[in-house]
Amino acid sequence: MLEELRNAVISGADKKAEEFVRQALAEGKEPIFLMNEGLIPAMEEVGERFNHKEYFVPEVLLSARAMKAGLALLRPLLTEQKFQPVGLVVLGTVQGDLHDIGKNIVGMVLEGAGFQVQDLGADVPPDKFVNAVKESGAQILGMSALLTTTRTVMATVVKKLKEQGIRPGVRIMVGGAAVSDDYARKIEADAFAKDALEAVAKARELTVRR
Ligand code: B12
Repeated sequence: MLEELRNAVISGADKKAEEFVRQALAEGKEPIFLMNEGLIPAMEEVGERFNHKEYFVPEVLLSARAMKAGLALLRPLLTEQKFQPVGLVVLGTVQGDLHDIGKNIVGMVLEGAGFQVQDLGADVPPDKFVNAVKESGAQILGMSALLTTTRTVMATVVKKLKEQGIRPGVRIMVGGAAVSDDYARKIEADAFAKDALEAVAKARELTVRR
């Protein structure tokens, strides 16, 4: 079953991916298990193939579509809010960057862990992040960047938050393939997380430390 789900994503078969997720849920499989053991490893394999030039952008787009079809079924199950929100997170992928799969997963898992998430989408200009934080009073700002050419936008956002005096009131968490612990420190963000589960742990820590 998992193997079939992974293959559906890897081969970009969105209808099949949807069908396998539906079937697995009906058999009682946990949504988080299907995401962590099925969809994410499949997308990692797609990334490997892209790196080795076995896949090109069109194949990756098909896989991304299949991944999204599966995630769409898991989203309502992963984000059920049972309690008062733990905190508000403003989340988005930075300007110039259209990669949103990882950011969407982080959003879903944060929601599942009790956070309220305001998702600004992808290709988000610095001022939009700054205004959203200002207007919502969010405790955490989460930014995603997958391209080394776009991660610098994160530094711009930090700078603007400082200039406007908002920086002390918000904790900044960054992630995505172009970012690291070192980079987070360099731009004076408060935390880096390598995946969605670590993002939840760091978000909890940052909310407590405020
Ligand atoms: C899918 C994909 C695409 C898709 C995106 C579809 C979509 N809607 O997202 C498409 C085909 C559109 C695409 C386009 C491009 N891509 Co692309 N793409 C990828 C690929 C293969 C997988 C990314 C992915 O979804 N991974 C799966 C998810 C689950 O993982 P993730 O994103 O890393 O997210 C996890 C963590 O990073 C973390 N995380 C993510 N965000 C956040 C945020 C916060 C706050 C936190 C705490 C954590 C966190 O948690 C997530 C869940 O575990 C990567 C390869 C790779 N190794 O990453 C290349 C890659 C990112 N792309 C790359 C490139 C070059 C491009 C293009 C420029 C290609 C081109 N020539 O057109 C364009 C740029 C378009 C643009 N302006 O953004 C390069 C970037 C190189 C670099 N260092 O800059 C990569 C690394 C491939 C490579 N090795 O060359 N791409």
